[in-house]
Amino acid sequence: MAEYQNIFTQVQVEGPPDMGLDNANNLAASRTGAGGYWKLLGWFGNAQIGPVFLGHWGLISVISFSLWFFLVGISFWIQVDFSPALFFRDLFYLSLEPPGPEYGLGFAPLMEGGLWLIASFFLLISVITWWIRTYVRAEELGMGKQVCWAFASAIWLFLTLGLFQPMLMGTWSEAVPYGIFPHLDWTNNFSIKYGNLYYNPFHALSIAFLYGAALLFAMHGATILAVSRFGGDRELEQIVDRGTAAERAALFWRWTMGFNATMEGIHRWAWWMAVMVTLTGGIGIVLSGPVVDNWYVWAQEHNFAPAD
Ligand code: 07D
Repeated sequence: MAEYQNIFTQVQVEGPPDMGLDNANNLAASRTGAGGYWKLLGWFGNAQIGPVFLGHWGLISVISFSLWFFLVGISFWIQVDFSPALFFRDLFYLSLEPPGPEYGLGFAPLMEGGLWLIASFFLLISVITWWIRTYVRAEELGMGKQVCWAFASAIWLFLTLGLFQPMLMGTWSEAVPYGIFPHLDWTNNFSIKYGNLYYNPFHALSIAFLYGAALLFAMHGATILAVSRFGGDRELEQIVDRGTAAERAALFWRWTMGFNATMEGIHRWAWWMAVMVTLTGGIGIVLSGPVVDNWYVWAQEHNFAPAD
């Protein structure tokens, strides 16, 4: 008997590309491209690619992101004196750094951090307008705003790193540089500067949520795949009309670990688990410096690091 399989046997049906909704908001006018099909994409997700809804928020976001990218790139080229060989050799080491501490929160000469400030301004505009885009798209499609608020949580961490913590410390020099290895070095230095981030309880919480989110998603993905032969991949249908797939999935977890999520609840667990990663992380960052200058000493004072 032919049985439904879900690995590599998906039939890719091709009709005219689905253009989505057309309504009073004139959505069609802001869509770019006619849409097409790509078999490779179909192996991983939906085979259709495009059209994309650009709209004015999308346009502002793409332009400002490009300006940020261009400014970072041009500073790299200036640093290697426009030598392609040096550019590619040093690409992973090149960096656009924020101004030094002597400039505080003031402006700085272009090649001493000024460019970083201008580039950061455009990155900020780009991230904020992309968030507005997620909100407006959801609104016009009649959706809930779960994606926007989850993205807002990530933006919160991004803002604590590049804006809030530096402002609270009174200097842009605290902020993250734009470079591949340099931003990793910055991460390491930030940890050392504030007495080892492992002892920052919010960093610990953030890690627990990060690992938790990964584990939960793996468990959920695996469970749904495991019951897809009973229609379990039609998840939403199984929420309102619980079938044998939902029953088996629930029983599996109740029998192995004693309790189980519901078909709807698992998505709420996942949302919170992921959102808490960056929510707690951002708290950990704004506290580092403005409130606690050495997490190891702080941990000793609170009796969870050994006293010297
Ligand atoms: C960074 C913010 C949202 C991003 C947005 C995107 C663009 C531009 C550009 C594509 C990810 C906007 C930007 C669109 C993109 C292009 C071209 C989200 C971000 C909106 N840590 N650590 C965390 C672990 C250590 C340190 C989080 C583990 C050391 C610092 C996480 C370990 C040191 C910071 C985590 C470990 C250290 C963190 C990040 C182990 C030195 C943070 C969560 C096993 C290396 C951040 C409170 C996240 C944070 C953070 C994990 C070790 C330093 C849970 C597993 C001890 C300075 N660490 N870490 O989702 O929140 O990031 O800290 O050792 O700032 Mg850590």
